Amino acid sequence: MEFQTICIVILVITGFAAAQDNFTFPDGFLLGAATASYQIEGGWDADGKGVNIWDTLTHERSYLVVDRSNGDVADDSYNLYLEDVKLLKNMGAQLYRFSISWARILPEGHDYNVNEAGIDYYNKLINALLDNGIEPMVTMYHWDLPQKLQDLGGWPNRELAIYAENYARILFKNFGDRVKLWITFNEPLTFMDAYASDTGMAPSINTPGIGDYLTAHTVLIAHANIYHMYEREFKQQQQGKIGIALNIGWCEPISSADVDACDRYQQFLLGIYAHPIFTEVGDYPSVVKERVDANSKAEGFTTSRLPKFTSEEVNYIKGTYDFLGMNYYTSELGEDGVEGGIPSKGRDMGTILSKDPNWPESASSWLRVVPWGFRKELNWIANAYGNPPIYVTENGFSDYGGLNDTNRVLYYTEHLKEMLKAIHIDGVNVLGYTAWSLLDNFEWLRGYTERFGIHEVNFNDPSRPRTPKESAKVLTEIFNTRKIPDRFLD
Ligand code: GBH
Repeated sequence: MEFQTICIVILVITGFAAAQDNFTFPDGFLLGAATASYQIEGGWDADGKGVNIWDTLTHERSYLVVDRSNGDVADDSYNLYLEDVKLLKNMGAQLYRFSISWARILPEGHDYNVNEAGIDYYNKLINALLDNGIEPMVTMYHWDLPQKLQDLGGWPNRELAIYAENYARILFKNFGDRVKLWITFNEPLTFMDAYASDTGMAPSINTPGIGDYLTAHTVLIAHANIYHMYEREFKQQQQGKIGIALNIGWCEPISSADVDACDRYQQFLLGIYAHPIFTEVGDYPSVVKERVDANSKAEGFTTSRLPKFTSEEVNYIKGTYDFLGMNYYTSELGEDGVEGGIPSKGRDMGTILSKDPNWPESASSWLRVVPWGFRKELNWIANAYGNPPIYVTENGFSDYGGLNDTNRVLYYTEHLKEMLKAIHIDGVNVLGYTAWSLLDNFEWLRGYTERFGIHEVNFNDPSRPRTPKESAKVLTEIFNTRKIPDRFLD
């Protein structure tokens, strides 16, 4: 061979090897799957559990759920949790993200009455995970508020920041010796909207542009209360880490005139939570304060619909994190423009969102497949917040069911590739990833019609058998080889 040819061959081989390294998970990177209590547990009134807002919504306003179903039994994980652990073990998962049902621990929401059967249940689950070498990552709140706290007004009532702290203390006391990764809240952006419409999620209350901001305010104080209480009372001994799981997509401006509109999307939907916690200045983003204040005034409100933090509160909330949990599913096209009711968060934001018709569909109207948006959004977060440690706490795809879930396989391989580029090429600090979801489950207002599981669950069979889909098999291969298989690299 000529010298030049040899050089080219060497370049191609080393280039290919480097490209392959880029599709390998870093040492110590944790891979696994995620679920949430109301979506899988069932046992809605078992062994002293109290009623929560999803029990109430599905029982009393079942017309809000597309198939009028509920989580009374769901995947029956309250009884079948050992099956779930076995599925994780079989996959080679290192991390399991699950949530704790507040009303199963504190039936009335308050800490004067602790339900020991609830404590036992999560102890058994946590111990089974650890016995199988799987690290628990525990979400304290994934939307199932005790009904008794909703009766006091729910999240718009600022006292809930104290009640949430008292609930968290019970969790640290009982589980903190073994649980080292804690998430205070899952997707406050989503459950603030539960106070912005009476056709939305539980509690489904129609106070748009007001109750949603009050919810954000309480949640931020609650998060900081929990973080500081852990530091004071538990951290030295337990050495755990605390974060919050925020959902966000990428916003692609339709034209250069829409760049600001997409920046507002980031600030209104992510920054409203991330700016107070993850920046050095703290507080709500200035664009959020300015626009809500101005709209409130124009609408005739004497007081802004956006509550204000005192400077003490700003400092108290700032820096209350060990990591950022990111839930990424999809992206949007963004355009400058005002839509939505008066008042509303959407109108305050002033960004019109749409989907590119070329983006592949899923079973969920809101979810189009945009893997490159994942890498862009990871970079946006790293740039805005000083490259914090990130766990991708949710990422997944919906279909109508079936074991041969080719589109879900592609969704996972393409998104994992984009995440690995963000890690290896862009230097984003991602430490772990949990796929949504370990199981087909109760998909909130979509009932059992949209399936996100990597394991199929037969909801017609009382024993709720679980079967690995093709996606579970491919993820098993990825979890074990710790790289994207060559056949998915182009
Ligand atoms: C996550 O939310 C949740 O954390 C998880 O519990 C859920 O199962 C999973 O996603 C899949 O949905 O019905 O058109 O009004 C993702 C963010 C916010 C997406 C609310 C759906 C409602 C859209 N979700 N949104 S619509």
